[in-house]
Amino acid sequence: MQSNRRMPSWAAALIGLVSGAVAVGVSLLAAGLVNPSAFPVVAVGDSAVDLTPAALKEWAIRSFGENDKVVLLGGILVVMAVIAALLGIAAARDVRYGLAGLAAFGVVGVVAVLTRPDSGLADVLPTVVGVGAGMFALSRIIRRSLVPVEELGPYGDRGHPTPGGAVGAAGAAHGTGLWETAPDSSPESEERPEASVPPVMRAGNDLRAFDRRGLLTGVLGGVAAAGVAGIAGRMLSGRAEVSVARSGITLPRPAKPLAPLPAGVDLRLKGLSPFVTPNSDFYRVDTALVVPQVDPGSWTLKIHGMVDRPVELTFADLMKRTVVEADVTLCCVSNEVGGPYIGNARWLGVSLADVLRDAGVRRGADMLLSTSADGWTAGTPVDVVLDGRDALLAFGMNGEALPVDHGFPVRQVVPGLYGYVSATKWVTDIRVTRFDEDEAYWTPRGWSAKGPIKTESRIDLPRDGASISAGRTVIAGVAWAQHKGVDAVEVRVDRGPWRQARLAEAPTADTWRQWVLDDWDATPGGHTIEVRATDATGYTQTADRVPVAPDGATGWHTIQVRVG
Ligand SMILES: Nc1nc2c(c(=O)[nH]1)N[C@H]1C(S)=C(S)[C@@H](COP(=O)(O)O)O[C@H]1N2
Ligand SMILES: [Mo]
Repeated sequence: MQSNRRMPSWAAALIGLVSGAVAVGVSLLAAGLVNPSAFPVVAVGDSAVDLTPAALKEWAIRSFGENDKVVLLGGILVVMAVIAALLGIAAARDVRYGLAGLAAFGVVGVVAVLTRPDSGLADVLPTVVGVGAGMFALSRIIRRSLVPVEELGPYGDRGHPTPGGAVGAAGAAHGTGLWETAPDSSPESEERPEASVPPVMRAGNDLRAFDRRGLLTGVLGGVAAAGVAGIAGRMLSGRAEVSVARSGITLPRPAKPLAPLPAGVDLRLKGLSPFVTPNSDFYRVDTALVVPQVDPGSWTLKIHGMVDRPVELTFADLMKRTVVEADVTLCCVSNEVGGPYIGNARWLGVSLADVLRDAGVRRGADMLLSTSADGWTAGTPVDVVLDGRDALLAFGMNGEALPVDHGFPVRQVVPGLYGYVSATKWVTDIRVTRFDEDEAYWTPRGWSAKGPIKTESRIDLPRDGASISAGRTVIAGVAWAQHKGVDAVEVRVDRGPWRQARLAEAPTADTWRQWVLDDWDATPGGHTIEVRATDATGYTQTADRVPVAPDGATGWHTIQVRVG
């Protein structure tokens, strides 16, 4: 007879959960000490992101927007919790099943960690230490929750599990329910002399009975350990250090400071996107589950490949170069027509073209394969970067050091190209190569190798679906055609004639442009409003709707409003 059967399943599942929590907490602590991105849960999540079919990833971005990472991590944690509970149930039958299951978990974690780019052997430590701690907790709490039957009196070995996993006869006879007060005879598990356990019991074939008090103390101990380790781990994860380093940075002055933005760039309408997007409102798109924490003191950028003189720059080297300022509107290829993944900032950095000229780009090279600290890559056409536009290695954004979420300490910014082919955040490496020899992150996932930004426009005011009152109504929004420039914006209501909107100023062709039509006389009923822009090449936005993949959406932003 297998004694341990008497542990009810809920208790066994709880022990599994707590042991899993100990494993996660301790590995987080170890990752905090070794390397935050070696936290196995995140490594597994990152691998999941990379292995997810593009279609599913797009669906996730569409459905969850910028919360997609939270949803993914939450999903991973739920799956882990279910597995941990099942391992607990297995462990109650025989601890070795549970230990083997945890070990298998560890193997998955180690594989995920080691297959991350730039991982080292030391990065397996958090997984190994965490799984070890989880195993320890599991066997320990199981043992605490099962007392040898001879300590229970004459009925201790007669119990059988009751349906639904309630406490068996032995436990009931023992009288140590969790909520019972002062059972005089219950042995505290700490006081139980290990010596009283005959060796045969350690083999797992002894008669033991479920003890709620032992479960309670074991579970509380496990939860406390997991919590303390987890919190310490988070604090250690380098967030603090990098943000201190960031706030200690004094940005250099640009060689030729840009004039302050003229007042005419911003119509200052409530509900209309401001010309300069505040850093805190700037959209964020990347594959990083945990934002890379890159210390500017040890950051370097290597430029190599098809060059005459490979270059390696430190952050100090970069700050000593000629500093450039530029207003550039960044946009994501995944932005649906009318979508939010666009923002405009004043960037500070050095000319990427200058740095490339120092390295000496060889003939035949047509691609810059840039890599971030977390292994993501973008492929940017060399001719675009060298054509005189403000392609930057940027370290400043709207007057402050680059926010960590937006690529601290250094990112690329290339006017006119979607972010996925140009805007590498946390950039550490640029290989000069060829499109027919190399491929960037999103290319094998169904996105075009090259991604010039398509001319587009968006209605911000009124909001789609809004109920407004009749009478004179302002229609306003933004339009963009980076590096070409927006020449005209037209609006029409209920498929009537197109009317010219008034354009706000734009400092260069590299930014978006606000527009407004302020004399629409809204009559009661439902109305459809459409917008289209024409860029400086004379191209007017097509009405044809194409999806974001493979190279950016097209179509006119169309909204419906109700006039009451
Ligand atoms: N390291 C890294 N850089 C990245 C990405 C990424 O996934 N990883 N995504 C790119 C994409 S798709 C876009 S649209 C821009 C977004 O920049 P932002 O988050 O600062 O707005 O960053 C680009 N740079
Ligand atoms: Mo993007």
